[in-house]
Amino acid sequence: MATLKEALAAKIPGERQRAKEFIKQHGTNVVDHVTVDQIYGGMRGISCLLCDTSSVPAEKGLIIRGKPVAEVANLLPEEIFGLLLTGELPDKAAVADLQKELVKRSEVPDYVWKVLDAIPSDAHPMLMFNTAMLCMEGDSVFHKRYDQGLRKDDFWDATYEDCLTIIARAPVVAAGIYRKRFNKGPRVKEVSGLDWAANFVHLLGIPDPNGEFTKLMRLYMVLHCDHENGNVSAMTTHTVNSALSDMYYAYSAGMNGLAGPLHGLANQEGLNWILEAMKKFGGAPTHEQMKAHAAETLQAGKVIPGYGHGVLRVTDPRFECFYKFGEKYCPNEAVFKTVATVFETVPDVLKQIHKIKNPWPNVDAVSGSLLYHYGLTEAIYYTVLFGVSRSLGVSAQSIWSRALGMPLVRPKSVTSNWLAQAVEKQV
Ligand code: CMX
Repeated sequence: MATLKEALAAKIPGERQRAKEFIKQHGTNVVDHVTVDQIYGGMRGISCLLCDTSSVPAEKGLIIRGKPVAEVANLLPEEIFGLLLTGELPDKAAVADLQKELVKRSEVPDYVWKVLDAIPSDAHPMLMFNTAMLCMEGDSVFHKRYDQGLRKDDFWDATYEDCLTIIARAPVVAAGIYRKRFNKGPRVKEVSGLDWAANFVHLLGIPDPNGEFTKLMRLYMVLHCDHENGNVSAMTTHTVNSALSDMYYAYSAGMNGLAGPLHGLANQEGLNWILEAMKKFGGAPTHEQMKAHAAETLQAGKVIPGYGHGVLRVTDPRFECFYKFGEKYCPNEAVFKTVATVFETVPDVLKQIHKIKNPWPNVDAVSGSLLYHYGLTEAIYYTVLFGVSRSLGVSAQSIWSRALGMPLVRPKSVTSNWLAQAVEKQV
């Protein structure tokens, strides 16, 4: 049996060679161009980043190493991490070895809890999470080995070590924050023999008598793990890590981007928007009431959370996976029923507004309703769950960036005068 790290190490020389030869042969080939719209428009659609862990075609949604997400949604997050890293599903022994490794690294240093204690108790859980993850930077293997003269060929190895510790500790930190922030009592002690997501559920301390919440957590951790490199959290992690800031700096930076309402925080906003409608109409709204609620939101100049996407032009397959879960396990939950009503009405409302390129739901339109059903009702906490899951994808991406010796990210910016002159020259 090869461990995940051994399997990865075996793949790296071939991929390095392939990239080297490809650049040598095709380095000057043109694959895309840039328009003024794109420069003013968040660089939308410019193909200029490399990411092999996953891709997001506009008409299909998330594909992990060639596998549509719906095909792998029932696997363990640990298996998905292996897939992201090596392009192949790890065997049982490699998964067991990874799980053992994660347990070994999961102890969170005491000072982290002290730092959390010093943060105002009503602070946003994402601020707590990002601060806690960042403050463990002193444990970075990369940082230490770099100071001792680490060779570039070995950057990936030290990055791998940091990533595994981050993945191991993220759910422990996240659960500790949950218990503290929402006065749930002391932190729960770890028990042995649980997988990564089941352990997270255990540490949250939310009762799960029939194991359904654990099933949901595994699914949640798989669906949010990666979404190619162009999204704010992945690209930020990549950019920061490209300066050889270690993964504690890079992951925390990426998570700060995830904390924005147009990105990861949309899951918090999505549930709140639904609860607001239910409160306004005294229960699950009718289709007409939901249309009115949507129109009111738009008239107030706000976005409808959980709808639209920077890349996708169809219903997000991650939404569909969660939706199926809801239909199977909690079809009578009023909040889930309201998600269905939103799905049946809001796309038509959004289609009337021509500037909106994608009227369909993304993952954040539904996830909150399922968490709510199982007793995780604190919407303000939801982005932390997203962040724990995203540790898998940004880790796999960063390990490969270092393995391929990707340089410092440093695109060229231009002034508006330069742009005006460039356009004038073309007339
Ligand atoms: N409600 C209202 N207006 C919307 C909208 C929505 N759900 N989606 C897009 N629009 C608006 C945009 O705000 C933009 O308006 P302005 O030109 O006035 O600024 C216009 O439509 C064009 O936007 P777009 O090209 O269709 O979408 P973008 O690539 O600019 O933005 C996104 C994508 C996700 C930020 C946007 O759809 C949005 O704000 N959605 C709601 C928030 C959300 O669900 N975010 C989570 C995305 C998934 C994730 O990253 O986790």
